[in-house]
Amino acid sequence: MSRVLITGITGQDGGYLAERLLAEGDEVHGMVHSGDDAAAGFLAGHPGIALHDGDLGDSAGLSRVVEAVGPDEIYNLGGISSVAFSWEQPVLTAELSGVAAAVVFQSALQLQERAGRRVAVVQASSSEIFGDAAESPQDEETPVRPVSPYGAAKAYAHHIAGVYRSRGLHVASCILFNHESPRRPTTFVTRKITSAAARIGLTGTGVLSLGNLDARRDWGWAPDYVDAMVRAARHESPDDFVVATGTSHSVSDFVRSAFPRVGIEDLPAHLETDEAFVRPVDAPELVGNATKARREPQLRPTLSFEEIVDRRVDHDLATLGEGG
Ligand code: GDR
Repeated sequence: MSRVLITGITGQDGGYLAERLLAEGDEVHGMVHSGDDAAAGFLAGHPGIALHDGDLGDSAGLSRVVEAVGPDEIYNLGGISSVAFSWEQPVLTAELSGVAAAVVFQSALQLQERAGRRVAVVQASSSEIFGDAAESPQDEETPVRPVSPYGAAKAYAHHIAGVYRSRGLHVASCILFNHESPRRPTTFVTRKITSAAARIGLTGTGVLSLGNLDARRDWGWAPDYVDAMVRAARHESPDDFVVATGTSHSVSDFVRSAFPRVGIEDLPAHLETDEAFVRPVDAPELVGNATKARREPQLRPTLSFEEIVDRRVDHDLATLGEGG
């Protein structure tokens, strides 16, 4: 049994991770900030998890949580997760998604030295660090070249993970490409599309407004990515791992797969583009080469692109059908 601390426990990945570790008999602790409305509901739905007040922007408080919990493993999943939002709050993004990682690593190293036992850390890195990527697909050696405040913050965290690894901390940086589930909020494009498809499919009316339809992303299934992070934490040697499916689709491909699922074939009648959703800079294509993660922590994608789209649309249809 491991004692585990998760930052960002109320997010999509945090929830899947906590459920998985609890089911395996681990002792699960999560850090939540006092303004997190999701915390109370999360605790009610996940009895057995210990939540601790803390804020990624408060370095001293964050260190105290690490010290008080004394974990064997830390999963640093917290921070700003929306690339679009990072353009509105670049400094906050740098603090929560960048600098906070250094605090986590420093606190973990101090704990490791004090306790005289290994403290393993997983940094949830992101394909956004590759930005306007120098090559396609991207792997662990692809130059880091972010084009968004979010990508730049995650790039710092990724680099400082390497620095602490060289100081003897077991830090795995999992470079996660887009990963989806019904738990995604509609601020992300896949959920925006599937929830609109369900609504338009049920009512026969409505228009979906999107930004860049040509952006190509590598969309995987979130529980598979959580599995990869656990394997990376427990792998004998800490390293960088690209976690991806290896296949990219455009935003319009996603729309073209989702709408027919609800019987809508006339896409132009229900789709428009709106400049408000176009980002100042958007990476044209991010697609990962996960050969290394498949070989070592043994990542295996369990769902195809089509299965992911179908499951998501079906979930949103069922939710709307129940009056949700
Ligand atoms: P992303 O996810 O920025 O890749 O970050 P998102 O779903 O927001 O965007 C994916 C692509 O879709 C384009 N797009 C739109 N995006 C949104 N949100 N809304 C729209 O209306 C829209 N129209 C087109 C975007 O421009 C983009 O190209 C996710 C997050 O989970 C990050 O935390 C994570 O690190 C990366 O994936 C990998």
